[in-house]
Amino acid sequence: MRLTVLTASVLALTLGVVAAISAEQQEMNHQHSAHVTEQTTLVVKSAWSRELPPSATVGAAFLSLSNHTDQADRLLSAESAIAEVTELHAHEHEGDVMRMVKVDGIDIPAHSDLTLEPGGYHIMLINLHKPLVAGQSLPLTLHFEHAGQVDVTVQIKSSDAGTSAAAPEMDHSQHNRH
Ligand SMILES: [Cu+2]
Repeated sequence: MRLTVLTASVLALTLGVVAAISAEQQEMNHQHSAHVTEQTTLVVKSAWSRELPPSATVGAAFLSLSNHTDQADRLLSAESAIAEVTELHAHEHEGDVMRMVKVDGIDIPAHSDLTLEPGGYHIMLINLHKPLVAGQSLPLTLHFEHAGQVDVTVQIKSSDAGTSAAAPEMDHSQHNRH
């Protein structure tokens, strides 16, 4: 009997949560349809950053973009409460040297995927207000030409979690000269 009551209350709780989520989604969908004419959307996934020593002042965020819409979109800018300045960066080869360059935007063609990853496009977090600690997360707001504002949570991974594809320490040292 006690078990039944417990089950019933758990079920009620679950249903309450589901109802809250679907109401929120409806609200979001409604807002979305107000300025996006396509039925499908641009999806941001797997946002991550790498842990850094507490003394580091510059970090980078990476993520995957999937444009399911019929029109090309463009990432115009980003901002985060954790950093004073947030820039969109690319890497370019200069002879044997790879260096970072600031870009005005990152294009995502219609019906295509684009991954921001070490050694490629990334979002530079400059003058960090807090250290990047593995296991924690940081907020990031993206601004797209068509999809508008998208808020994401960036998971901070440990540096030994297979995230060291490029040589970020070398890259980031260039920022310290500013
Ligand atoms: Cu950079």
